Amino acid sequence: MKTIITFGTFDVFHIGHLRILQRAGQLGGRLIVGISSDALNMQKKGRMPVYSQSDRMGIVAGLKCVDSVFLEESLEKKADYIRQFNADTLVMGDDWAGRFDSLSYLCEVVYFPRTPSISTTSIIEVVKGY
Ligand code: C2G
Repeated sequence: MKTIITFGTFDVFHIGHLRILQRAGQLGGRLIVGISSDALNMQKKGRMPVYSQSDRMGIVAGLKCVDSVFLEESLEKKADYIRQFNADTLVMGDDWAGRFDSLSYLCEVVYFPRTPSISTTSIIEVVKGY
């Protein structure tokens, strides 16, 4: 069976997150999702996520299209995770286009278009305005 792997913070879970996971799931096989840890998010974005890593893992693990989740502790460990789960395909949104091409010696690397006009940052801005 084919194994698909993808990564993300999935904070303040929204339709863009759901669509990329559903599309990844439609590739067939099992879908494994690396959820960026709170500490990794702090490094990447300079702030703590709104939802804790355990809540973000719980939300994504509860989706019909997702088979299992794990904690992504470092952006540099993608090759290790791909090997650990024996992944055939790495899926990322096209905001990361080209960034993981160097892993194509390990597995197929595909980038899906982002869902337009929705992001965690824009939701936080809307909520702040209330
Ligand atoms: N996404 C999308 N459309 C949006 C917003 C996000 O398709 N409107 C996708 C992103 O491209 C990504 C996934 O949803 O593939 C998760 O998005 P984020 O939580 O923003 O992920 P990010 O913080 O970029 O973490 O190791 C890589 C990182 O962990 C990715």
